[in-house]
Amino acid sequence: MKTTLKTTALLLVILLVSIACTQKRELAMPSIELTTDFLIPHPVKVTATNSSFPLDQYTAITTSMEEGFDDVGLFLAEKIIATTSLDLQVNPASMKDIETVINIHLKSDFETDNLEAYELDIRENEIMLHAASAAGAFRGIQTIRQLIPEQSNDNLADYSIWTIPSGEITDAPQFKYRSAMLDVARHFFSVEDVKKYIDVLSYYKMNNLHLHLTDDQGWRIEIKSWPKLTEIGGKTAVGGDQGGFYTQEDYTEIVNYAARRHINIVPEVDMPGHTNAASLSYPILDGTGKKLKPYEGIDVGFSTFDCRKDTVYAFIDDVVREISALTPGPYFHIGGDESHTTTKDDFNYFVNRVSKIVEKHGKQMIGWDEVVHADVGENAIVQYWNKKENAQKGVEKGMQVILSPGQRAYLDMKYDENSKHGLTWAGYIPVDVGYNWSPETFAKIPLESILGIEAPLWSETITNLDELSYLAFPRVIGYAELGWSIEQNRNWDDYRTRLANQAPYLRKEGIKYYPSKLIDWKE
Ligand code: TNX
Repeated sequence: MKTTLKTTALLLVILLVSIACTQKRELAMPSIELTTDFLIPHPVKVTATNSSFPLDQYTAITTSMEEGFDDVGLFLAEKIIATTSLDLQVNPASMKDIETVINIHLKSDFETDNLEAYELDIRENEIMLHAASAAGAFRGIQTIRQLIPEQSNDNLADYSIWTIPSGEITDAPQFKYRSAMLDVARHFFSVEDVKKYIDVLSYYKMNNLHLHLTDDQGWRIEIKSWPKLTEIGGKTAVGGDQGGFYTQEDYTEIVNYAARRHINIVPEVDMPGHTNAASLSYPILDGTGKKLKPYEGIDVGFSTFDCRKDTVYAFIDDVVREISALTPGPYFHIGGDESHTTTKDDFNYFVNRVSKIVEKHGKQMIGWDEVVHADVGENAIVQYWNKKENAQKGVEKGMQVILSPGQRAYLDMKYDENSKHGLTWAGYIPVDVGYNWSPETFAKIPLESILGIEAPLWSETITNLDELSYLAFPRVIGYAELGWSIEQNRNWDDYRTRLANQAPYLRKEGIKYYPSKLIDWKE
């Protein structure tokens, strides 16, 4: 009797399993059209093939063995489990029970030499992601993430399936440098806040985050050879708010977190102006001769280092050395803006000497556009924020240019007169004004001299992640597109719809974006 029961139960199980399998095998994939509706930045080329790929519990991720690819696969799996609860295997030991695959592979014969290039071929049983490097693969999986629908289609089977529209995508960024800047000096932002910002920036394929680490109001990075910088200079912030600083371990944590997302950290130590916090910590650095006190206001241009003192350069050598040793990326930003109390001669002498220090420590120097007046070489990069003529002068000297024009790309400008946070010196920047311009032609810089674009977020008026999000989102998403997509693929009306579709993602991430009335935000 017992045996009969067991046999019946076994037969029943076999029957159920085979029904499930047949059902799975015969499942006709619904045809859905691959469009760009959910994609930001807009890819170079998208072709629909009008079927779909079923992302479900029978899907696995496989990757090639070149460095970094495996981790891109793991990262995708982490994101898929977070949005769908599907626990996909990455490079499984056995393909038993696996029916569909997301393949992530290196391709060496792209027509372009752009290392962030990738191609996606989405079919009914396979997604092929070919990339020129692990960074390209990482950009490609962001596209896959954006194509995963918010809800599964449970009508198809008795388990959850997320249907991804089939088709082909060919893509590569127009500019090599696509970045945001965060001022952690006027107000300090925690490691966790910075990580959150990095997460969302990487979803939109940005590849650099510039940290403005020092200013009159605060010094935010531990320098072991000059400990008072953070002991004294790290204490203050705008408005008497709480200061703070990153230990070298904290900074490394940020660098590593960003690196996993193929984002490079650009450290900035702003000098010779914007240095009140440094001089307050070590008065020997000061070049104003005035009585030093902590500064918690928002004026600029009153502080300067003593540009003719060797101790100042010994100090800078230590600072650049320590930070460079913690920074794997190629750049070091020396600031150089608004040094209104430094004489012209002193300023140029200073920038020349500091540029050699940066070079000595193996980094490429970036400076705000004022630095072009010094004797800087073609290896240096000019960041245009204020004067077109400075950017153009940089080009004449053979420098590459990062575009951050205040009137278009400043995330700290108010949206309009009702904005809760922000400044107005460069004008209001509503979402359309921030998007609707062409980095390609804006400053009459030849395309080959444009390294890329960066959107700075100065923090005089913001103190926490929600306030940061209010100013940065949604505008920073537009700058991600301006840096990646070619001009023919950019159009405000089309972008508006694609931006509206980002609302569910932003809400899920807990990002309190500014709900601009120019956008019909998706529920
Ligand atoms: C100008 S942009 C500055 C910053 C301020 C910002 C406020 C630049 C290189 N310097 O010191 O924070 O304006 O928008």
